[in-house]
Amino acid sequence: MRVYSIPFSGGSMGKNQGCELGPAAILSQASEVSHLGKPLSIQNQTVNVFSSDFPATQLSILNTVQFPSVCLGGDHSITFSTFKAFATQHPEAALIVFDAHPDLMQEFDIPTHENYLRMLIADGCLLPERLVLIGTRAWDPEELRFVKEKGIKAYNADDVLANRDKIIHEVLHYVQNAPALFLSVDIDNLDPSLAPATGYPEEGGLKNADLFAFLEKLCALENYQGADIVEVNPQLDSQGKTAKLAAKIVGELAFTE
Ligand SMILES: [Mn+2]
Repeated sequence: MRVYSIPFSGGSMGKNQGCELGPAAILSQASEVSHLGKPLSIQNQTVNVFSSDFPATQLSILNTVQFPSVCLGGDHSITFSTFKAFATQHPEAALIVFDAHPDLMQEFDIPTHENYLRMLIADGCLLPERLVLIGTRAWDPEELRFVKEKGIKAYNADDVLANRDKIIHEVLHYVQNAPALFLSVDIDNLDPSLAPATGYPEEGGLKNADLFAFLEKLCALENYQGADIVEVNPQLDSQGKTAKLAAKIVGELAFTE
């Protein structure tokens, strides 16, 4: 399976410094992981990044990443480029984001891990009706207003904890006819008791079993063609617990050759 390491934390505005070490930490755990009962076989390529130069990093990601593949971040701003690369290869693609945060703040000049989704929509490569947020629980009023205005589907962590299987069914129905599907997993969608090593932990998150129940169904869809996993910070991961869990998620996101 093709895996791209994207060791970039420049979009976290200094707030998740250390997550550029995420790809190496996740890959170091990958030998323990299996996919559909087989050991995971990984062809890893590291994408050139430039720590304070977002446009150069964006161009590098766009020119390097091919699908189907899984990208390892890095902060969530990399999804501006990984999904843009995906949507260039698969127009009108759907995007499902597992994240405590909606990442829909006002646009700035550059995509950051707080606004990259808003910028993807402004850029025209993500249609609001092709976006689904899962596990959200830390809303800014501006983000709530924007989601309502654009009719974006969002399932808060509370809803998922109460009605998981019904929501999985709804989401599958909603995305299965899109031309292609990309999954973006911010590790902070999970409860901090399970995945503590991240820049913006939020209480009340999904349990491992909830996330894996979604991934098992979504990754079996024929249009599933790409994914990323972001915001794992090895500097906060004293026992490597979060990287190990992230590696297990990569095993779930893996593609069969
Ligand atoms: Mn987040």
